[in-house]
Amino acid sequence: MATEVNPETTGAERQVSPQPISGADIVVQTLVNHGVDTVFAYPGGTSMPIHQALTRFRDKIRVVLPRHEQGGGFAAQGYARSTGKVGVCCATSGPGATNLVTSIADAKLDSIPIIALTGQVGTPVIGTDAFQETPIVEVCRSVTKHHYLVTDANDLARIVREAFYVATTGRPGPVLIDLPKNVQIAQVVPDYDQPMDLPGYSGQSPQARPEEIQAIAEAIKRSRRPVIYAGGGIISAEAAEELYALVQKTGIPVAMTLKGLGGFPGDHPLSLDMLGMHGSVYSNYAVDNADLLLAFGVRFDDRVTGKVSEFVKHGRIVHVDIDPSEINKVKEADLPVVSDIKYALAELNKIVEPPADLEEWQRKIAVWKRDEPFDYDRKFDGILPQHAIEELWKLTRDRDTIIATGVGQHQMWAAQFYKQRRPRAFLSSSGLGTMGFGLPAAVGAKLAHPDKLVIDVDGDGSLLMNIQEMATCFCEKLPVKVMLLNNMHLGMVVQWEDRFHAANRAHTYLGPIDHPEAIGMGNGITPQERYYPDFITIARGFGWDGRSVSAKDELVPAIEAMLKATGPYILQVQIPYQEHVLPMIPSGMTVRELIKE
Ligand SMILES: Cc1ncc(C[n+]2csc(CCOP(=O)(O)OP(=O)(O)O)c2C)c(N)n1
Ligand SMILES: [Mg+2]
Repeated sequence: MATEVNPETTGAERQVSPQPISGADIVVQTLVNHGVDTVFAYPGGTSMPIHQALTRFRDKIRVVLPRHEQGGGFAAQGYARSTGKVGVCCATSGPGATNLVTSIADAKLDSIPIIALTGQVGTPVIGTDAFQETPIVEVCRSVTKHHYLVTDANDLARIVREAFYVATTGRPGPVLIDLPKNVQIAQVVPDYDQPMDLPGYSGQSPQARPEEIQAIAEAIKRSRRPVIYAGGGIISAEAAEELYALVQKTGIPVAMTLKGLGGFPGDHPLSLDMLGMHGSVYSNYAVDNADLLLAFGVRFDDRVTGKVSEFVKHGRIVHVDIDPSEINKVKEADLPVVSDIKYALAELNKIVEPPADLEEWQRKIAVWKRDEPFDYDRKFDGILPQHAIEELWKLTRDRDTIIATGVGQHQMWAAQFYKQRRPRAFLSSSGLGTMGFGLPAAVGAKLAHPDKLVIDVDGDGSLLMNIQEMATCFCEKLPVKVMLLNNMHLGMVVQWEDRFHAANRAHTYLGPIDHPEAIGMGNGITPQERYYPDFITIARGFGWDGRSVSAKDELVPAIEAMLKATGPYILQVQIPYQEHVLPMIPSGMTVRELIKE
């Protein structure tokens, strides 16, 4: 007799066994029941039972072996960010688990639904400093949305089910499940339909009340200089269509956060592109002059607001967010609304009317956009990073392309010059700003989207932090591309040294210390001098193909060659390090301190 199942709570096709099976098999079966098709997992002593169980589900789950657990965590994020589904990663106890911590913290700050499974030492020895024991739940307590240390195999099916529910409902986020080895080995009869037990957590998406929708519509109708400030919430909530419809109906311009890029088409005339510290001049002017800020799925990050008291000083603020703890956290809203943004926008679109006269405002913005676009020295004799990204965009904009990035200047230029048209196509560690994110995130995205072009636009410092994932790309047959903007420096820190520390170089040069550049006394590195390390040779060692380019007229053919390559491919673009990301509003300052050159 098969155990009764409730198809509503499980969804996928399922196997039910009245026989006892191992805890590890229950975990994997529950993953299958939730439609998991990929797990990024690096094995070790305490997670071996999970890996053994995974081999019994080869036809349902592909296991990808990253070359570092942090890479596995970021690959799970690349999978989750590009699909909206839960990304699953797995590591052994102790060092395996602590190697996952950064990717979990990263997922927490960017609200990405991942489930991290960790092996743990057996329950009888927990707390004894057993071999490879770390209290990973304690370590991760404040960087997860929820976490479990499972002590009874009978709880496994319920806990894994709860983990999916918690990770994906409300504001998404990472859930950690720590699995002692004896719990994985224990034989129990699975019950996949145990009711969830989540006291204090409903998971129901809050919905704006009709009078709140009405109040937003009235604020829009009355406004003369409205701006939409759209964040990652638009993407998490799959609300890009509703946002687009609102703009079509009202003509209100849209500024986006780094995480919100692609939530509204970047090449639309009403796109103000990114706002904030390295946002466009026009988005920051627009927000500063706004009489109404429509903050949708955002959290008023300091990289957006600068000096909070001056941000939208003269405008009213409507703040719609699914998470009540974001409301009035940083900036008080005149009209705070706790709601799923997709629902709120859909309701708003039913009744919204355009403001009486937006023409003057739109004209003003069009002039700002025309007069002060993102720009660079187009006459420069060599390749500037902005130029490289602009050409990449031109050559790939009509293809289904996913861009991942590292963290630093190259990330900001990618945000500025690659005009995203679609949600879930720009993968960037935003809140935590984690170097090393790009390549493994591209791995996860390529796995989820084998037919799409997946390109990691990376920096030399960032790429080196997870370069071992080149092996994952090669061995797992994932033809990811890397466009490496190599300036042989930690460019973003160099920029701050230049601006705020009299250009005193403090460990930001990435070559040998006997080079004058190490103490800031050089004139840059010419392509004739050896760029260090030799990324092309390293890539070849991993089975990749690649080339380097430094001459301006070779840039476009070199990008074309990268796009044509069938396997994993790195294009190293040798760029000067002296370039600064502009515009820039220095930390904690206002649009009045905006640096343009
Ligand atoms: C893990 C981590 N360590 C340190 C930093 C601080 N940091 C921010 S940007 C940056 C430089 C990044 O260098 P690179 O990847 O070469 O990019 P570039 O700025 O040169 O384009 C550093 C060190 C960080 N964000 N993440
Ligand atoms: Mg660099």
